[in-house]
Amino acid sequence: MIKSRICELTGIKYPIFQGGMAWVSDASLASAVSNAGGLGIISCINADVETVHNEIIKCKQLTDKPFGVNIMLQSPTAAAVAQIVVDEKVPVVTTGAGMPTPYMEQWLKAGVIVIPVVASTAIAEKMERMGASAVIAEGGESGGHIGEMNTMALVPQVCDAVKIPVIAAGGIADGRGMAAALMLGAEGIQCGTRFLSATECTIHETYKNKIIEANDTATIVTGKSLGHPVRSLKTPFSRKFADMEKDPSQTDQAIMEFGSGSLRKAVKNGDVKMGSFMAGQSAGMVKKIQPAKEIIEEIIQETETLLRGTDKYL
Ligand code: TUI
Repeated sequence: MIKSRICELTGIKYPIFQGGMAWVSDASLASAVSNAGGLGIISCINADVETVHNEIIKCKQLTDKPFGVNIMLQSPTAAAVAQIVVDEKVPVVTTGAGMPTPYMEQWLKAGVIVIPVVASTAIAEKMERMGASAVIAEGGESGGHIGEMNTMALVPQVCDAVKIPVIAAGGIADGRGMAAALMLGAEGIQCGTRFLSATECTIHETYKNKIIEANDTATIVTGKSLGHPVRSLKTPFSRKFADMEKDPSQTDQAIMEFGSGSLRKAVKNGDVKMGSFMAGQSAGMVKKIQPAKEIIEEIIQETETLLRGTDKYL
């Protein structure tokens, strides 16, 4: 049985978090992950604040286990969701794409467990000083908005930099990734891409199929020139976006307008031309649609087998 400080801290059975994916992570997916013993996480990026609030209420009806809400700090709804989390007594908050400084005091006062996503040791140290209970060290293998460092180098350095537990994210989709993350010093993992194929994940069928068909080189990073790199599947949309970034006659504003609403088009409509199918480099390891419980149990089983077999190297 794999146990760590993350289980004690959050009250979950297995130290596996489901990433808070914009437009994707709703009550259906989060409750399925939480019911299976992991930590399901609802994303704050959705149509509007009311939708997020409703997803939180729905999640409470679908599970009596702990769950979390992810707050993307650049979202215009971040402040409103920060308050809803307190009002609804959501047990865990994860944050992404910035510093949660303005909300820390209100969350800590309310007893919310705060676990920020960090992409460097400096930010991890700051988060520890601010009262974070753990950090998620996310490498650039991840889908969506990413930092500069990769998981293999980032995780051990963050583990050395802080005393609070570290959860590894980025490129982890099976027991091999989880066992490796534990060896790097992490006490848990967060998976996003693997859960895109969960039965309970409500994204468009086309999105799921594209993940299942993806191989190791199926993703591309765009948005570097705009200061916010994003990893997604190679599609007509993402290739055009990359071309526009290289074209000196294009303004940043024109590029941003081209990208606006593209994630929603992928998630809701399965729009293969104009959709942004955010996914991590682990997409090539995702082979089938299966219930969240099966995904979690498979990862745990594989990890245990691998950890038991480590003497073969000694
Ligand atoms: O936030 C993410 N991944 C995301 S957010 C997102 S929403 C979106 N929608 C449309 C277009 C673009 C984005 C999709 N994917 N991951 C967590 C994460 N946080 N990755 C990197 C960081 C991060 C970076 C810098 C955390 C803290 C940080 O602080 C440094 C600073 O200077 O603010």
